[in-house]
Amino acid sequence: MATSTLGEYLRARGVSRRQFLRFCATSASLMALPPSMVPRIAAALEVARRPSVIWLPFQECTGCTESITRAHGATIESLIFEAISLDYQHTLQAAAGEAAEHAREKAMKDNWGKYLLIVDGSIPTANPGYGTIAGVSNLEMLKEAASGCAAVVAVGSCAAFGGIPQANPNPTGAVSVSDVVKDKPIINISGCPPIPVVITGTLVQYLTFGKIPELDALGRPKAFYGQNIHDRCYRRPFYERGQFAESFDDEGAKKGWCLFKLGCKGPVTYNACATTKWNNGTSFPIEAGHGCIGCSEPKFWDKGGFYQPLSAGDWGSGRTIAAAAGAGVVLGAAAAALGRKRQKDVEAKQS
Ligand code: FSX
Repeated sequence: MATSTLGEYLRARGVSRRQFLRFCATSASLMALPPSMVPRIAAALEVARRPSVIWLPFQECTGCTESITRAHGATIESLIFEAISLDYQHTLQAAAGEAAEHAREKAMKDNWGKYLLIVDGSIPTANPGYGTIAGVSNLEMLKEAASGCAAVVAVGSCAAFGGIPQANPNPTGAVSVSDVVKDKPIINISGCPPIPVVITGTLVQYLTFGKIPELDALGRPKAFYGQNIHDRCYRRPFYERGQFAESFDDEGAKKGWCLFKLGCKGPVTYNACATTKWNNGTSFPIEAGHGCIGCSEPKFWDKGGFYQPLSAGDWGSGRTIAAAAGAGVVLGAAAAALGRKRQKDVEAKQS
C-alpha cells in the first residue's frame, strides 16, 4: 500500500482538479451511475490509499497487457499506472530476475492481507514445467500470491475461464483462476482481450466503494457485463426489421444491416463493447463490419461457428436466440411489408 493518497499522488504529478473531476464523471458514466454520484466518487478517490497490486501474467498472448496499456476514458492518462501501486508486473517492469522476484516478495510481505492480485493468462496443470517464472511453476506462484491477497482480479478470458489455452485438446491442462483459488473473492474481467476501460473501471469501483462490485453468475462486474452486445448494438433496429447482411459484400452489408446471419454472437455475449467501444471509443468489431465472436464467454473458441448463425446447441441459448431471430425475420418482414403498404397509402393520398 502506498503511503500517499490517490489525490496527493495525482496532484504531485500535475493532474488538475478539473481533470480529476472529468475522470470521475467518466468513471460514473462507465459504471452506469447517475451524475449525482460524481462528488462521492471524487471524495472516495481523493482519500483512497493506492493499493499495492501484484500482477502475474501466465499462459497468454499478452493481448491483455497490450489492451490495458492502451487504456482511455477512465484514466488520467492511464489509471492503471496512476491509481494503483503496481509493485510487480514482469511484462512491464524494468527489473528482472532476482530483483523482480524480490519486489514481488517484498510487496506481499509489506501488504499481507491487503494487496490486490491481478492475473492474466490461464494456469497450466498438466506439467509444472509448462509455465514457470523464476523456476516456480505458475500453479505454485498463483497459490502463493493468492494466499495473502485481499482479492483476485482475473483479467482476460484465459484467467477468467481458461480461454484459448484451454481449447481442445488443451495440451497444458490449462485451468482458470477460480479453478485454483477457492478462498478469496475473484472478479472476472473476461474478453480476449478485455476492454481496457472495463479493467480500469472495475478498479475504480473497487477504490471508490472499497468492496467487490456486484457480479453476475460468471463473476463479472454487472456494471459492464450486465447486458449483451445485441441489446446495446446500434445495428439492433435492422435486426428488429428483419434486415440482415447475407454475405460480407452484399448490399445489406454495405448498408450496415444486422450481421446475425453472418455468425454474430452478440445476442449471447455479455460485454460493453457496443457502448465503451475500443481505441479511444473509435469503434468495435460490429461497427467495423465483423460479427461478434463471443470472446468474453466461457469456451468461446471451442464453441466456434464464428461465421455460422446461432443455431446449434454449442452456444447454449443459441437455439432460443435462433428461434427468436427466425421470429425476428418473420416479424421484421411483416413490419417491413406493413411499412411499404403504409408508404404506398401515403403516396396514393398525396397523388
Ligand atoms: Fe488470453 Fe490475455 Fe486473449 Fe491474450 O493475457 S484473454 S489469449 S488477448 O493475452 O490472456
